[in-house]
Amino acid sequence: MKLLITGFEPFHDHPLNPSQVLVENLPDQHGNVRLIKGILPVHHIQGPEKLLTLLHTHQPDAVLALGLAANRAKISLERVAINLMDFSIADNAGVTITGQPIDPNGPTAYFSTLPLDNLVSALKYAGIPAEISLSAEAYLCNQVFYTLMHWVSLQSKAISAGFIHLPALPEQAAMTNQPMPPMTLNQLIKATHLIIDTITHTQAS
Ligand code: PCA
Repeated sequence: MKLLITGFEPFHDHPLNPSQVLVENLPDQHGNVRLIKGILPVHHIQGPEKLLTLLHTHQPDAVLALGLAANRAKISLERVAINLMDFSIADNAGVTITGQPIDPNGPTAYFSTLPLDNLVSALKYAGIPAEISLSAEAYLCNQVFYTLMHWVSLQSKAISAGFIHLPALPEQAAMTNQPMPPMTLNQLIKATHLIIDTITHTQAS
């Protein structure tokens, strides 16, 4: 089985992005799952373009797209991607966008095809704080999530795919006066292995 896992580069006032650090610290193989890794630009054109290139090139059987949500204390398994770009924090191209659809011809929303309930249970059982989230916001993570699920909807086979927001790393939390409940890299790595195991077991059953 081939699983594409993506993180994002740093953006805004975050000098590092835990999703990038995590992806770069994962092995290339987990059991019989081959991990294809990619880091996406926080750029409203290049981010989705790079994701689509990775999808077309590797034709993965499952996809995990990851990003930072610095104000969240738990691993957030996103349930829904919406057809909206609406952000006042500039992307890394310096662009802000208000009230634009991602795809003027696309549906209003797509649901994640990850086994969300099983994932939350597995993570909680392992002592890792996790929750299902009903909003991936309307910035780059949501845009990449929507682009991913649009691609999934066009495939002939069923693909487990979705977006997961991660808390900040302790190194980031230490450098700010803002409330930023962190999670360590070791916990994030442990969580990712559990997530991959749960996806493969759910697909097999
Ligand atoms: N988080 C941002 C974009 C990149 C990232 O890691 C978001 O939540 O949209």
